[in-house]
Amino acid sequence: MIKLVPHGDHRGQLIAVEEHKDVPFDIKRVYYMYDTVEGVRRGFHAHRSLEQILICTHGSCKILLDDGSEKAVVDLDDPTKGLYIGNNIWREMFDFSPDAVLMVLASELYDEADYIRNYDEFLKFVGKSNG
Ligand code: T46
Repeated sequence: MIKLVPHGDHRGQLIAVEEHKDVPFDIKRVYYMYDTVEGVRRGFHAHRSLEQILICTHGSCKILLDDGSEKAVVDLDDPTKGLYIGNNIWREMFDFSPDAVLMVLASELYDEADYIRNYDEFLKFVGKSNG
């Protein structure tokens, strides 16, 4: 988790996120999810090389992280929480509140070839497959 520092004053809050300061990579792409339908689970993939920071700028959601051996669930329920996800981590996003806005800062441009969308292929990729 990366703790982002709010610059609050009598007008409200402002958070700045800077590459190579708050984020350990060049930020090449920003995307965000909103109006997520209740009960929806998204993700279900890993990346071969992409690194990302997830910030739920409004509302809340949960992220399942899986390295092929261990699983962990992280609550993103505060805009000061940045979740770093390296490559080779299977991720699923769920439990979105109706007002959730999940913003993602990414180290590379969009490239479908970087996705591993099959769980067995993921286990092979991270060397955790029994098959
Ligand atoms: C990730 C998690 C956290 C684009 O055209 N450009 C983009 O930059 C992205 C991210 C997506 N798309 C298109 C591809 C699909 O047609 O938008 C559609 C939805 O993408 P996807 O189904 O991959 O969304 P999620 O929520 O499953 O995963 C996304 C990211 O794709 C992924 O890299 O780590 O959020």
